[in-house]
Amino acid sequence: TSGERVPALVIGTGYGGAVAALRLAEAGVAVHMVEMGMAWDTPGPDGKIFCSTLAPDQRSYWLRTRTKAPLNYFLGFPIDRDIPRYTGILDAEEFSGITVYQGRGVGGGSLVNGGMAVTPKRENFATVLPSVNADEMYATYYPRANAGLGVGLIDPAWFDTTACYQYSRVGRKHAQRSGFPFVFVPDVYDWDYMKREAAGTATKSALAGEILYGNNHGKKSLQQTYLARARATGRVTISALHKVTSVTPASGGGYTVVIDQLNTSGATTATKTVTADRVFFAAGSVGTSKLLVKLKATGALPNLNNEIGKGWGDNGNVMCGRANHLWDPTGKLQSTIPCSGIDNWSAGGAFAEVAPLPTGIETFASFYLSITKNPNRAAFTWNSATSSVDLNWQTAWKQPSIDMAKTIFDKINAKEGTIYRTDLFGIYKIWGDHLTYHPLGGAVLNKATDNYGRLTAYPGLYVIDGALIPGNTSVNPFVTITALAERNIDTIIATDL
Ligand code: FAE
Repeated sequence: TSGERVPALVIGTGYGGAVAALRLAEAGVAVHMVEMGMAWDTPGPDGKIFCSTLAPDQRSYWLRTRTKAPLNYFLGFPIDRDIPRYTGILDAEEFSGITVYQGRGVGGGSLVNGGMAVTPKRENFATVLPSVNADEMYATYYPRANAGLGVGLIDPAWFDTTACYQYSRVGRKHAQRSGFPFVFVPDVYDWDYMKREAAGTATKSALAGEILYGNNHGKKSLQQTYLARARATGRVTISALHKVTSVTPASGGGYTVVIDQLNTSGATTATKTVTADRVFFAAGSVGTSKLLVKLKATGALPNLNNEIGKGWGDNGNVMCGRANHLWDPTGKLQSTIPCSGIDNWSAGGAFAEVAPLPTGIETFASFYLSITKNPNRAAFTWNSATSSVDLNWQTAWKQPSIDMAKTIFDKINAKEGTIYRTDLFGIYKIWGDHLTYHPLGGAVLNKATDNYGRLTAYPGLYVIDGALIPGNTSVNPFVTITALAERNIDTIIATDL
């Protein structure tokens, strides 16, 4: 409620925010979390909380009148369709050179993502987070994050036989025939539940095309893990459909936080002001960066340093498909949860996940999301003419990612005598180079903040999400975001409270 005073306010309910809330609450601190998206705890008229990728409705997209599917063409035909404008779960946020996909709702990205829960190889960690002690991370914080998130691995024997991973087995065969290491990728999806889906004894989710717009079953999102534990302390409250617009020092100490309450059309129905002793920015790389850049430029937090907004990267995301021969069908039943990848990071700068194309028909296509060592970094800046935040990423900056992904797929195509699909991202377009699922950076650790996420010009203000990570994690990012948040909140609780 307006006028209230809270000891700790957390902006956003994704990985960073959920870790902060749980650990502060366990330390005895009352925490209020503010989330611009919906609560996603109530079924719609069809009895389901989330809609499927095969039949997207208003629940699918954040304030759009037409879907914007990451894979927007099939066999040359656009697959997007009109939907009512609504505070849906997936935001396809458009900047000039890139579309950044993000989750909106209580649970942040954990609601929409594929659950791939990958710890970077230790040898790559120094380039991921150069100022962080790797020994501590690998002895304490990565294990803590993996346990807290409920990470597990597919049963390799089941993998070898189940119809729903035929596409991954084709991916394995092609990788191995070209001499690339093939690896299983851990996930927070409940693998035993998926076995029951395949056996027909549980309601299907991964095997019913659910992903991107939420999973009604099986996936351990933050709602089931960190946030459930945070709420169980009795010290954490969450306001959904509330968006933070300003944070500024309060005259009597602490910070004045201005919050818009939204309706499901996205309109502001009330504006509230609360005072918080401490504020944790956990709005995600884009959300935190946009807030901090605006607050610095407009005079709300003028003393933030000049690193604010810088060091943003796309984790080198690039997608492509390959057309297989008729003797290599990938299966008409495909689990939406990827479970494997091709690791050519050290030799070629690319880690390619074998991704599903869950269309319900045989496509003879192999589809991949590559994470690459793209060196380009962009910056967020305040645009006073439009009163909004710009990002200067350029589409051409994806070329290094394409070159790195080609170190894998040119070789596989040559070996198999196959070609790239040209019908998935437009007409005659091979590379999905227009998007990222993995925004990282904008308030980089030990640059925009100190080495624990403190915004030192303003005691009591912290960054604790993907904005801290300088643009690349070498694998999917959320385990690293979670582990870094665990590390930082440990020190913050021990020394600042
Ligand atoms: P995030 O989870 O984005 O949470 C930020 C929250 O803050 C969101 O709920 C926002 O709605 C909210 N927010 C933003 N601005 C405001 C504001 N002004 N006021 C109030 N609330 C606000 O941040 N990563 C993996 O590791 N494995 C995967 O398999 C994977 N698949 C993905 C698939 C998709 C389609 C997408 C979009 C992402 C995927 N990711 C994956 C990325 C992962 O979800 C992402 O890195 C994390 O969610 C980022 O965590 P943060 O805590 O930084």
